[in-house]
Amino acid sequence: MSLHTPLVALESTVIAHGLPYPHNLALAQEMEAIVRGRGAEPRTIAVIGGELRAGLSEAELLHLATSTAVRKVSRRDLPIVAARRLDGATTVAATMWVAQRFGISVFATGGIGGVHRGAGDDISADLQELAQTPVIVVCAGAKAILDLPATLEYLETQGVTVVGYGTDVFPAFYSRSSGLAVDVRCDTAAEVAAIWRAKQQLGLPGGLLVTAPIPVEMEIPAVEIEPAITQAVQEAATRGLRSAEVTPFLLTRIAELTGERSLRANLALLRNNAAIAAEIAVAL
Ligand code: PSU
Ligand code: MN
Repeated sequence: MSLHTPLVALESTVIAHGLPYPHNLALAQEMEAIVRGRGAEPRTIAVIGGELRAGLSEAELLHLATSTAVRKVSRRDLPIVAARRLDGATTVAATMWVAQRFGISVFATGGIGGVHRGAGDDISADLQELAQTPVIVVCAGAKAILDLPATLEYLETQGVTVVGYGTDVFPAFYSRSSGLAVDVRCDTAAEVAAIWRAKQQLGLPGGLLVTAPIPVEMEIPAVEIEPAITQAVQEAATRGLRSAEVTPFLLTRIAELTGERSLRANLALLRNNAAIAAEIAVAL
């Protein structure tokens, strides 16, 4: 690997808490292979025995994919797992922060966290991280478990530029469109790279959110997903879930309620995002 090999960070919460075994392990390996196939080097990010890591062995990936002792680690959890030498799977927020420490500026994930539906007091640390940490995050938008208009308003307030990759509208994870406009459309990796360079030259802090819609043949119309979302959100409220428990619960319930098709859609958009992130890393 030369000094200038383009690097792409990958997160690990999706492996440990977002997808069932063995699909999670296969997907983690596939995303790494897709990045390599596009001329970049993957760096899956996690915390192992309290150590921040960018790049994992096969055994470490297997551990994240199978162990129930892996903590979900967002920004606020980093000092805890470091001090106590624990294993942790990093969310978008924590992955961005670790990526930046390792000098990696492009990161592929599935969906970001956001403003949850309802009272509005549950706002993912992912959004603040995008405002603070200089990493390009490639995702398929955010799941409609969230309040998507409120999530975009929050990003605007925080000064985060939202790019639509080959689209004018913010994608809603399983669906290609939320009906909400993005700030700018880019059709090539070079266009994304130009916006990133302009941001750096202007001295603006924080990241860039690049949203790519799920491949059209894998899309699940919003009307088909919405009943499962409504049910899962109600169940989370009934159980009185708080804080970091909410998102994993909603993801698991929606996967259970919608079955094989949503799993396949989830895997397809993750692969797509890995390919786009690699192209952006190469363009930079
Ligand atoms: N949304 C998904 N899949 C995921 C996540 C979100 O569709 O795996 C994970 C990501 O790691 C994201 C985290 O950063 O959940 C957000 O958790 P919270 O809402 O607790 O910040
Ligand atoms: Mn939360």
